[in-house]
Amino acid sequence: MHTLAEIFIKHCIVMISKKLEEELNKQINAEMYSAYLYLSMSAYLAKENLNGFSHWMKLQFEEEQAHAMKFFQYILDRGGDVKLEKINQPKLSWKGIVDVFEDVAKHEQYITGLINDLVDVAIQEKDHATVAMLQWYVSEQVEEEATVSELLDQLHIIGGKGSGLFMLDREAKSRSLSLTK
Ligand code: OFO
Repeated sequence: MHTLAEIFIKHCIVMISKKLEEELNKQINAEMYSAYLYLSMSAYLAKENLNGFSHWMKLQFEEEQAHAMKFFQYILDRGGDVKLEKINQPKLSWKGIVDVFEDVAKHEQYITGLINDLVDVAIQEKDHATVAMLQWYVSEQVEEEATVSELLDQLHIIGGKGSGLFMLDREAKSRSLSLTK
């Protein structure tokens, strides 16, 4: 038995396959976990008196939530069901700023892998709309990985401490949010 809204959607748009719906829902969870991880890093960095980097991580948290919401809206736009799952607890503490950014770099590489896998599923399902939607994330990941790798290089150069760290923290404070990317 279908509701009127379901019948309307079914006849007006090409609905997403169950397989893709499931994978996109998993990605909402992965993006929300990313947000949570960066919020945890933000708290840790504030405790370390690195307020610029703490601010940087808070913006990262907001960006990740926006990434999750893009998937959320896309599933709905394609007549699918959003299924929110439990978000795992992130790590709470690190060995210092270099350790934090090494984790960010690893995490973003992991997310890039997930996005690439999603593209593979969309191609298998011959869902060209989803392939096109995912291109935004493919480019976003290239940008994120490049930004993090540059920051990590700079942190390695200054040895993660001293006046170099003071300067980098001040720079990190000037970051602003660009959710339209
Ligand atoms: Fe940090 O990336 Fe989302 O997608």
